[in-house]
Amino acid sequence: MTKTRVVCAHDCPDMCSLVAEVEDGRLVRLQGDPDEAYTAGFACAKVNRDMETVHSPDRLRTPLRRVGPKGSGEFTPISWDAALDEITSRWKAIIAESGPQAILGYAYSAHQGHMNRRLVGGLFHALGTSRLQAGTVCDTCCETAWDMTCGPVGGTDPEAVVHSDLVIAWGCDLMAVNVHFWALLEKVRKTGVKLVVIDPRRSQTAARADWHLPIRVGTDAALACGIAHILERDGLLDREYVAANTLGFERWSSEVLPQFPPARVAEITGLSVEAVERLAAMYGAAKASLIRLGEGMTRLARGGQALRAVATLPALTGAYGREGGGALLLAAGSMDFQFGMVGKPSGPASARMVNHLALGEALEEMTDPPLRALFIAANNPAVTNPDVNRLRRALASKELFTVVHDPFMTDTARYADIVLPATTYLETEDFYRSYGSYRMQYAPAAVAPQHEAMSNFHLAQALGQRMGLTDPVFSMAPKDIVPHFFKGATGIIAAVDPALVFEGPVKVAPPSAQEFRTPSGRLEIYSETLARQGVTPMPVWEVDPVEAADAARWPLRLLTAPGYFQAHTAYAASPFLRKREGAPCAILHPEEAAKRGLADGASVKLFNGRGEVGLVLRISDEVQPGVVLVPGQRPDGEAVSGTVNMLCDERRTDMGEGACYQSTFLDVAAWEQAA
Ligand SMILES: Nc1nc2c(c(=O)[nH]1)N[C@H]1C(S)=C(S)[C@@H](COP(=O)(O)OP(=O)(O)OC[C@H]3O[C@@H](n4cnc5c(=O)[nH]c(N)nc54)[C@H](O)[C@@H]3O)O[C@H]1N2
Ligand SMILES: Nc1nc2c(c(=O)[nH]1)N[C@H]1C(S)=C(S)[C@@H](COP(=O)(O)OP(=O)(O)OC[C@H]3O[C@@H](n4cnc5c(=O)[nH]c(N)nc54)[C@H](O)[C@@H]3O)O[C@H]1N2
Ligand code: SF4
Ligand SMILES: [Mo]
Repeated sequence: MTKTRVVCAHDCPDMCSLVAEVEDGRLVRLQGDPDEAYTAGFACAKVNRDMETVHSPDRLRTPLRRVGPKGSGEFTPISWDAALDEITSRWKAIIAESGPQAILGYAYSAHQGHMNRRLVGGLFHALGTSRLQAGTVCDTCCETAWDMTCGPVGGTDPEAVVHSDLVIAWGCDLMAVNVHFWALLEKVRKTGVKLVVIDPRRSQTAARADWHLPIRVGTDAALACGIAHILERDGLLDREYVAANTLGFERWSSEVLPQFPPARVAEITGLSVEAVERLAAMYGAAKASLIRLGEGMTRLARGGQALRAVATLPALTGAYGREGGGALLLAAGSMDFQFGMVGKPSGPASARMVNHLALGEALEEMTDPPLRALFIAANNPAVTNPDVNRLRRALASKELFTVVHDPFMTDTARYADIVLPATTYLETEDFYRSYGSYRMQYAPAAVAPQHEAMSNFHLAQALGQRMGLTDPVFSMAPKDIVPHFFKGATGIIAAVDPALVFEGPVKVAPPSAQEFRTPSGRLEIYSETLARQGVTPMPVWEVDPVEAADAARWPLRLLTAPGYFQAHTAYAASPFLRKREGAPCAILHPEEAAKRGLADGASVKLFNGRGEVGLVLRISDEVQPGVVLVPGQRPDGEAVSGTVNMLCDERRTDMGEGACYQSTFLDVAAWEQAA
């Protein structure tokens, strides 16, 4: 039996250090590395089962060529040489006829290692193809809103929570997505520190909080403006901090905050006036309050305003200036690694951009040249993108040459012309830096590639070489690339000796007072950058007219949240985890179920103008009336019928052009009526 120290590469803010135990070439056990303080010796319930994914009987074994209609999943095995020859000869012909921008590389975050994640993008960057505006399905809205407020810089170190005197999980289900922060927080709470959760549903985190405020979906900006209103009214502002570190407070205070007295805030948010007052008083009294910002509140039309409003609060009390105080959305911004060698090895300075969430639109509508070839890796957009009906229609086009690289035959891979078997992260080596904490580590592979699987990194190298690319990164060993990430790096990683990351996890820490990297060097309540883009420059809550029109037409709003035992479709291969998560479901408040005569456990259809999906109904007061909660995004085959994103459209958020899953309005009825 061998033990190898590795790193979890799943898309998760914790980035655990793990110990993999291997016997006769098989992974038998994965555990949290006891020698890394934040991981603290435990992996989450999902990754404890990653052996099932690595050694799943459903793994793709060889490259495949399509023999049936697109979407049918009928393929025949071919050799790697034949697959790579076919791909590169098709690409070369398309480039000769239509130019490189007729090709799109579409790779995302299922492997968080910086070589496996970035080199696929680097390949297409060097080829000068159309480029992916990646992450609009996920975090570009919240990230842009944060950047417009605080600048491209990380937030509070989660490990500094030991110095916090109040913690607010704002639209973040810590027990699902941030279990190691949760574990640390549990210890801190034993010392009397209170946890407040602001979330439309009683998540597992909310159920264990000292106080849960079940806010109405999409109204966080109003609550934050209301808190600011009360802090000012009651003399709870840290005026010195505000004067020295923020821009635009006076204007906000005279033009925006007067619109948010407690009574109006209560009306908008569905909370009581007492709750709004009490929250503001608590927040005003705390010195080192920490807000853990979730992405959930930003996955709707005015999501950027919500995040900006909430991220402004710690400046008002001066919490940003104190150890343990402030806010944490993401940490990555403060670790200035130089990833350009991998992500942008060569290629034109600019190229046509394709919004990640709007792949269907791009495939159907882009001209001059139209997209003729698509390469998808580490992403399952036929389930996880909004408006997947449109996307699938576009993927079914005979004109489009599609390659999908994945360990499994996903709903997306079914539409490919060529499917390539990918390794899982445990079969790869890579360099990791966390996006939710301040840590980094290099990890070797725990087991050899299964069957004929190839890693993202090696596939990108093989394709790059066949396409005639000569950038060094297409022939270098991963270990030799790592030191380049540190070359010219500034800030908190400048002092790190790259050799250390090969020995184990390395921890760095941001300065204890929040840095602001905005144009003004201050927290920008007023953002000139947004004003120039025609976006409301000060945080505010406003009615969104499109949402209002849809809400008048449909009685329910979609609430979406991460699954506890599934993350998107990344763990769909584990029978144990599928069972723990349960059948794909929709959750309705008892009143809404009663109105429709629906019983717990019944099959129901969720429908609106865009589509219809069949799920199992669960009735629970964990959600408020007026919403339907659909946890996770699950493959069609697991559900009664279809997948939730058939109901969502490709609309973009106010900032960062992100996905508006929660700006979806719909109704629920008995499934029989569908027939
Ligand atoms: N177990 C698990 N872990 C995961 C994932 C997963 O799917 N499952 N996904 C991974 C990925 S890719 C990402 S990007 C991160 C995602 O992490 P985040 O998106 O940050 O997830 P949460 O923070 O839990 O945010 C969702 C929470 O926001 C709440 N919410 C929804 N709308 C609103 C609103 O309008 N206001 C407020 N206040 N709250 C709202 C939801 O009820 C839910 O509890 O997690 C990663 N980790
Ligand atoms: N309704 C709704 N939709 C959402 C969200 C929501 O909150 N609500 N959340 C959104 C968010 S935050 C995100 S990040 C997206 C996630 O959407 P996706 O990126 O599509 O996430 P997954 O479904 O996990 O798909 C990852 C795929 O990568 C494969 N894979 C795993 N490891 C590797 C590898 O090393 N190499 C290769 N080539 N493939 C690999 C897996 O088998 C899987 O098929 O979904 C978004 N969709
Ligand atoms: S908590 Fe996150 S980083 Fe840690 S093992 Fe689980 S998925 Fe991986
Ligand atoms: Mo995400």
